[in-house]
Amino acid sequence: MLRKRPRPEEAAAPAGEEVKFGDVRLYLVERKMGRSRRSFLTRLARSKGFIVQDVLSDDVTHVVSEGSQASSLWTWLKESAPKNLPNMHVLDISWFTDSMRQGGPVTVDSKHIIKDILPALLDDSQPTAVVAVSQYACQRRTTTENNNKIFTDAFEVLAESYEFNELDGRCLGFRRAASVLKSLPWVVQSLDATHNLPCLGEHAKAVMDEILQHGRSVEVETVRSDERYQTLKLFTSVFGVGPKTAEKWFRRGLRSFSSILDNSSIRLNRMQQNGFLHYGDISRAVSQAEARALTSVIQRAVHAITPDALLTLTGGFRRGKEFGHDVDFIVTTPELGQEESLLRNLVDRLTQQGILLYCDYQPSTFNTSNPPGQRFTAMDQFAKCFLIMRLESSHVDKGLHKDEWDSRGWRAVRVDLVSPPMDHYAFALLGWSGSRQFDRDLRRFARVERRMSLDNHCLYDKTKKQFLAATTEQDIFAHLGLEYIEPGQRNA
Ligand code: DCT
Ligand code: MG
Repeated sequence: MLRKRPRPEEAAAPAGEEVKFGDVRLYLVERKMGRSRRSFLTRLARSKGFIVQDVLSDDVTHVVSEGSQASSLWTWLKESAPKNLPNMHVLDISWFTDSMRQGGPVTVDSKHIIKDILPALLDDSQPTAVVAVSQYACQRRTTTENNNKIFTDAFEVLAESYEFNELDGRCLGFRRAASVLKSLPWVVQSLDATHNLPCLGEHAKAVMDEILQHGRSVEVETVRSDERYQTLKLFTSVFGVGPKTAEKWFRRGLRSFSSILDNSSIRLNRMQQNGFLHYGDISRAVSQAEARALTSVIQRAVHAITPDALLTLTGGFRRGKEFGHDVDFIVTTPELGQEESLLRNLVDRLTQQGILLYCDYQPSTFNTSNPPGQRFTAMDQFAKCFLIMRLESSHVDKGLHKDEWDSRGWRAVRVDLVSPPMDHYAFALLGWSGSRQFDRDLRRFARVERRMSLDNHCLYDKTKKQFLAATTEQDIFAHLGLEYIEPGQRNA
C-alpha cells in the first residue's frame, strides 16, 4: 500500500493521521448531506487513511454526494468549474460506505454512479464519454449490437496485422480499444466524444479521426491490401493452420490454397487435411438455427448414454450472437470422475451415428494440485474434443437462411466440446462463454485489483492463500466483488 505524507498545502488529512491511499482524493459535497454529517464522514474517512479535501480543487479524484439530484449536482459542479471535472469520479454515497467497510477505496462500478447522472453529463448534441466507462471489459455491459462497427472493424485489421507480426502489446492495445467502443450505447461522431474513454491511445484516436473525416483510414486500407496480410489471413482461415505455419508457407512463396495442395513437399497433418477438405462449409458462418439443431442432436446422444448428464451451449451462441464460426458445448455429469468417460462415450456414439467427420480428442491433464495458470492463452486442461460434424438440413429450422443450403442436404460444422468435473463446471462455463476479451479482462481484473488468479479451472486468492469454490457464475463474480454480467452482455 502506498504510504505518502500529504503535501503541506493540502491540509486534507490533519496532522497525526496516516495517509494510506495517496492516489485517492475525496471531496464530500455538503449540499443535501448537511454540515455535521459531512464533518463526521470526513473524520471517519481520514481515520481510515483517506485524504479528504475541504475544497473542490483539480486534485480531487472522487466527488461523493448524498441525496443530490443528478441534474442540480451536475450544474453545481460545472459552476464550481474544476478543470479536471471530466476525469473525476462523481459518486453516490454507496461508494463511500463500501470503501469505509472495506477499509480502502473499492473499485468504482456502475452501482456507485449517481442514478441519472449519465443524461446529466451528456451534452445536448453529441454524447461525451463519462468516467463511468471502466478500463475492464468485465465492468462494462456489451451486447451484440455494435454501434461503432466502422471503427472496430478498422481496429481489428490493425490488431490482426500486429498479431501476424508478433507485436502482442500493440495487438492487445487495439483489441482493448475496439472492445471499449463496442460497449458504447451511442455512435461516436466526433473525437471530442471519446475524451474520457479508457484504452484509446494516440494511434487509435488518429485512426478514428481519419475515419470521421474521410470515411476511411489510409493505414488500414494499406494493411488490407498488403499481400502478406492477405495471404496470412487466407491461410489461417483453414482449420488447423496457425500464424506460424501460415508464415512458413508465405516465406516459401506460397500464395494460394492450390499452391499448397499441389506442392508434394508439404505434409499436412490430419487436422489441416480435414480443414481443406471441408473448407467451403466450415469457413461459412453457423447460424443460430443450425446451432439449435446441433444442440438437439448432441443432447439426444448424451441422454442416450447418461440420462442425468448436463449439456450446455456456450461460446458466442450463449452470448446471443446470431452467427458463429463454430458451436461450443460443455458436458458434465453429477458424479465426479465420470465426465471423461462421458465425453469418450459421446464421441463413440456420434461416430456410430455416422455424423462425425473429424475428431481430435484430448484427454484431461487436469490435476487439482496445479496452481491456476496466469496466462489466458494457456489451453485449459479438461478433457475436450474438436470436431467436424455432419448436420442434416432436414434437422434445421431453416427460416431465413434457406438458400444457403445446397442440394447435398447436409453441411459440415465445427463443434468444440469440453468436459470439466462438476465441481469446476462454473469456472469452465464462465471461461468458455467468452468473449475472449471479456475473459482476458476478468483475469486481469482478478490479478491487478484483487490479487487473485482466475482461469477456466478455478479462482485462487493470493492474499488468503486459498482456492475459492463456486457452483455458479454468480459466485465467481461475487468472489471478485464484481456486479454480475449476463452472458448477453459479455460481447466485449
Ligand atoms: N476459450 C477458452 N480457451 C481456449 C479457447 C477459447 O477459454 N483455448 C473460450 C473463449 C471463448 C470461448 O471459449 C469460445 O471460443 P470461440 O469459439 O473461439 O469464440 P466465440 O466467442 O464462440 O466466437 P465464434 O462465434 O466465432 O465461435
Ligand atoms: Mg464459438
